[in-house]
Amino acid sequence: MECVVNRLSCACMDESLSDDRELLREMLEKMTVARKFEEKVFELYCKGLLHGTIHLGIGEEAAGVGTAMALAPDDYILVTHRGHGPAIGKGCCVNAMMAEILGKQSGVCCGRGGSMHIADLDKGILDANGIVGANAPIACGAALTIKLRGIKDRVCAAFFGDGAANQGAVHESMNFAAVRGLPVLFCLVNNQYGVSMHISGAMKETDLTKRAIGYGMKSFECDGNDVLAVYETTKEAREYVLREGPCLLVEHTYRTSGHSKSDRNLYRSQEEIAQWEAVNPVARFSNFLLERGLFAREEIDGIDRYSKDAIETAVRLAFAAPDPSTAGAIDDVYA
Ligand SMILES: Cc1ncc(C[n+]2csc(CCOP(=O)(O)OP(=O)(O)O)c2C)c(N)n1
Ligand SMILES: [Mg+2]
Repeated sequence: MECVVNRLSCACMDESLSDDRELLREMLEKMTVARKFEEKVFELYCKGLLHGTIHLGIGEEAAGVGTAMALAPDDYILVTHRGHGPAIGKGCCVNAMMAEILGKQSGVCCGRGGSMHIADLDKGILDANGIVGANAPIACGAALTIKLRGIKDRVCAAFFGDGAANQGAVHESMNFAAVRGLPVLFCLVNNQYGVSMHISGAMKETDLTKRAIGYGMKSFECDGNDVLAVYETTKEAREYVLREGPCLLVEHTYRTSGHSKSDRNLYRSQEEIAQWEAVNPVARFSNFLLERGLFAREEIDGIDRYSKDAIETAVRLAFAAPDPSTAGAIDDVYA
């Protein structure tokens, strides 16, 4: 199978961003934190300490973090079942996320949502949603509200996968958003699989940017394993949304982790996984920073240590936190 990243021109590491060391540091830090967060979640799951299911986006950190960081603080995002990376990118506190996944009262949703329902309204994270494709219509609702309230400088980004791209709700949403000129950024994270189904088995036309044409929308495309390419393309797409209306942004990436908690990888080869591991976004960005002399080895190692400590602290705080009380079990239940 062709590696899509090789097909795209590597916008990797635009010179203009090289001066902004704080931005580069934040990108690497958030991607590293996202990676270590998910590795820890997997470890806790394997030890039987975490209940329910989990979907890890190991290998997809640049797509989630790069896009979330390119948005404005007041912008909204809606993430999928594989939403830890974008949530961290948008600034959600990892202590509250870890506590949420462990079902604790100190969780970002008081321990009631778990991995697939991390919402943090203060950070503009309206919801994480395990129903494939369900983000898109919710994003239209949020964007309609933005428009009706006359807010000119806010967009709502809906993350969804290549599998979700075939859902009716996504097509209806793209049509509705286009017709009504809503500020929606349709953010398609193409990791090339829906569970075990490769996109070539799920759709005849695998160039997902073409989905925009039928709805009169513009599309953007980037190497989703290159955090700077993701960041810059998202900025461009966001400006377009504010100026012209909704658009589609396709980010090509790959999850080297399994689909869900258990995955024997019988649908893909070890060679394929290794090929993508070689362009994994965290190591790739670290190497870039080193090779260009932008960061010293000690600084990169420091970010790694800081991220590891941050996750250890999150776990320690979460285990020390109280469980939600049964007395409050139906608080905040609206239906
Ligand atoms: C409406 C609906 N159908 C099926 C499922 C089961 N399911 C969970 S994840 C998934 C694959 C989604 O693939 P994609 O949209 O590419 O996202 P990815 O898992 O690759 O991040 C499926 C079919 C679901 N959760 N919701
Ligand atoms: Mg997918």
